[in-house]
Amino acid sequence: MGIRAIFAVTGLALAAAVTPVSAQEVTLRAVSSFAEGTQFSKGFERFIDKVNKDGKGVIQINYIGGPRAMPPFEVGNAVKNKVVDIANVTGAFYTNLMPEADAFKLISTPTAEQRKNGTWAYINELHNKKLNSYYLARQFVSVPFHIYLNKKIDKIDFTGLKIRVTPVYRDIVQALGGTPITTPPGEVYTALERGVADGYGWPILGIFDLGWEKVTKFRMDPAFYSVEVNVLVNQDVWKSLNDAQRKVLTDAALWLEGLDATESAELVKAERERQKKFGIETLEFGPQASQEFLKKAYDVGWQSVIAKSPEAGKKLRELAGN
Ligand code: 173
Repeated sequence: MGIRAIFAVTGLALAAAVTPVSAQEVTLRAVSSFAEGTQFSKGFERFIDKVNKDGKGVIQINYIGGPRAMPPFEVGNAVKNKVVDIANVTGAFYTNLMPEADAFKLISTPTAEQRKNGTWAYINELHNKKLNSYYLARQFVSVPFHIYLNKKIDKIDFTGLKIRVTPVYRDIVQALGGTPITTPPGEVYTALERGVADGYGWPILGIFDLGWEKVTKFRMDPAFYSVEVNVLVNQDVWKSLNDAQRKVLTDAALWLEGLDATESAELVKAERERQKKFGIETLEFGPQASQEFLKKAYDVGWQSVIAKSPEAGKKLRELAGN
C-alpha cells in the first residue's frame, strides 16, 4: 500500500462513520473499488445522486471516491470494519474474507429473479455473517467477461502466456496453462505496456476508460461468466437506520439493479463495435472450441468454490442452476 493510500485509509478510519446531521438525516460515507467516472462506478454514482435527491432530510451519501481514496482490494474489509458505511465493490476483491464470493460471477440469473428464488437472501446471509454487511444490490448481471491478449493464439491454450487476473479469471487461466498475475485494475496499463503481462481478464465493457485500447491487440471470444459489482452497507449501519432511511436505499437499489435489464445489452453491443473500429481483433475458434471453453470455465469455477466452501458452494450452484 502506498503512503498516500495509508493516509487515506487512516483518515477514513478516524472520521466518524455515520454522521447524524439532525434527528432524522444521516450521511453515509461511500467508496467505490473502481475509478471515479468509469464504467463500473457509474451506476453507483447515479445511485448516489438518486439517494441524495430522494433522501433529502432523511439520508444522504457522501462519496469519498474510488481507488485514489482506498486501494480496491481493501474495500471489502473497510465495509466490514465500518471504515466506510457503503461501498461499490466486486466480490472478486473480497474473496480473502469470503471465498464464496468467487461464485457470484457464475450466477447470471436476472436480479429480479434472484430476489424471488432465494439467491439474494442466501447471498445476503453470507454477507451478514462473513462481511458484517448488508447486500443491498448487484449490478451488471448480463455483462460478461473476456480474456484480452497481445499475442495471437491459434487455439484456446494459454501455455507460455502471463495473464493479468483477479480471482474471477485465475482458475480458468491456470486450467488453460497460463501463468496468472494478480493486479488491481489500476496496474493493468503498465503491466501491458511493459510486457509484464501478455494479456488480461476484464469485462466486455470499460477498456477505453483507462486507455487500455492502446495496449490491447486481441479480444478472445467467447465471452464468459457474469459481472458482479455489489453495493454493500455495513451491517451495524444498516441496523441503525430507520424504516424511512432503509426505504430510500432499497428503492434506489432496486432501481439500480433494474438498469442492467434496460441498458446493458445496448452498451455491450456498442462496445463490441467500438473495439472493432479501434482495431482490436477478435480471436474466434468456432462453436465446438467455444463450448468446450465455456464448460471448462464453469467447471473449474464451481470446483474451486466448492473446494474452498463445500456446503455454500453447492447451495450457490443449486441456486444458479448451471
Ligand atoms: O478484472 C477485474 O478487476 C475484476 O475482477 C472485475 C470485476 C468486476 C468488474 C470489473 C472488473
